[in-house]
Amino acid sequence: MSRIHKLLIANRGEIAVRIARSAKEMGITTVAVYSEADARAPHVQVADEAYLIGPAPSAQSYLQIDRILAVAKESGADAIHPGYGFLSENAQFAERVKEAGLRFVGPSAEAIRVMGDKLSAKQAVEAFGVPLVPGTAYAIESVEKAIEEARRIGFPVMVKASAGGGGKGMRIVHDADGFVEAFTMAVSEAEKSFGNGAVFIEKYVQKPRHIEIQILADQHGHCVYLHERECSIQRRHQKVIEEAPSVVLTPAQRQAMGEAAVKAAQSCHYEGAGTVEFIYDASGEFYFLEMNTRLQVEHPVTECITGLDLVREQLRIAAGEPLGYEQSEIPLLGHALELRVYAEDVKNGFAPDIGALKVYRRPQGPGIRVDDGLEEGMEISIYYDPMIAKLVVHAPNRQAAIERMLRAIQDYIIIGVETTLPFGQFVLGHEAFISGDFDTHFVQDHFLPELLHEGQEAGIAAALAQFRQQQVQPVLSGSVGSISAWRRR
Ligand code: MV4
Repeated sequence: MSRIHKLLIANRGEIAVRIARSAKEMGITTVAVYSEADARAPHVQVADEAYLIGPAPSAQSYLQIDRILAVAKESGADAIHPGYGFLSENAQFAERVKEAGLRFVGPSAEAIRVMGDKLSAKQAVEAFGVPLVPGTAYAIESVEKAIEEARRIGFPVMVKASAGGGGKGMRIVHDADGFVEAFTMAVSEAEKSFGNGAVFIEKYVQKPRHIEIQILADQHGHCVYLHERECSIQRRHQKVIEEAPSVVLTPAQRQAMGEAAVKAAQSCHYEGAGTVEFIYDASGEFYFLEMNTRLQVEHPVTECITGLDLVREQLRIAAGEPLGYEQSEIPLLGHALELRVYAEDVKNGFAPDIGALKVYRRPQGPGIRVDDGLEEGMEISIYYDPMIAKLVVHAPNRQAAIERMLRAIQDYIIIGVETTLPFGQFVLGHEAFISGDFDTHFVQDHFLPELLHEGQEAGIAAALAQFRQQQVQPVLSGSVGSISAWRRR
């Protein structure tokens, strides 16, 4: 066990600010790196020291391993936190950090490598008894073999690239007729995009929910799950709203999924904070999809319901400290929602909108948290992700959380760029969302730009009116032990 004294944060924006805050609370000095586009960015201002690492394009700055390691050396940092995106799931980076004699705040390069490839991930977790979607856990070599397997599994099936991710390299095949073409295309696409033509097939799960489990694992073989996040509300593989807990899981299912996630972590000797993704089908079965070996964008909803600071836990684990708590001691308190606020023009097909934040006022009050990395007057850059902020609310139960989020959206004033705030308001006021009866096709099934209300005030009023008209109480998921009274209040 050895203390971290100085932490280099190899990221930008809200997550770099988020990491710096926890480090500061722990008495750790922080080092920011920044591109020419970010010289005055909040993540530079909150850090104790900051170093320019290159021009705006991330390939020339935030992805430059050598420059980041040079800054670590020059500044005397003894650990690097990669945040999410950029180098966070780059096994080579994790390796280089260790070779330089620094702590990597995350799992081993080997764990990143195993989980970074869908087939090796499936093989690893299968051996530990984690449920997989019916299909093949090996690369299919020939079309003939593929058809044979597809017939065995039963159509519709999905052809997936082992190296794919975020929805890339996937194809649905409904019958044997379309199979040869789809399979051949999938292989050649995978070769072109990922330099790896390995594909496998799985039964296509028709109306799945995306539910993921947050885990924490220390260096001493102890691993716990911090319950689930429901991430089914997404658009083109981009999550829009996340919540914890999920409305559908019973306490028994939560435990089963949590224990499966812990096994997945153990299968690759995981260390740090990680997320195991499952698909949950209409009959209540769940299957492993993949493991994300980083801190995720949506981690705040888990922080709300457990009271844990995930970045602090990551830094404690990286310093070799034991977790210090048992599974039964992890709370599940109330309900949390996160809305990702993007600079996008919803009416124009969610096109990225750039420009200056002319007016920027955050909502405030009990149970409201805004994680952002911009200030009023700053430009939304074309170079990076168009996410402006994560608006997070926490309340005793789901209904109160929805009402709180609608109020927070109303109080959030962003002028200068179009944002997804009105879209969030649409989702929160929709009966399918309120009742909990939704899946990953929610946006496709229910959203049309014409359904957005003109003007924020009118929209909120309409959403609240619709909310209050709901006859059925929203489903409340099971709760844990003695805090259930608080949840039901
Ligand atoms: C699936 C699936 C249905 N059946 N696999 C999409 C991204 C990648 N992580 C896996 N994905 C899916 N895999 C089988 N066998 C449906 C999806 C899927 C999806 C998964 C999670 C969240 C959103 C999604 C949106 C469309 C499709």
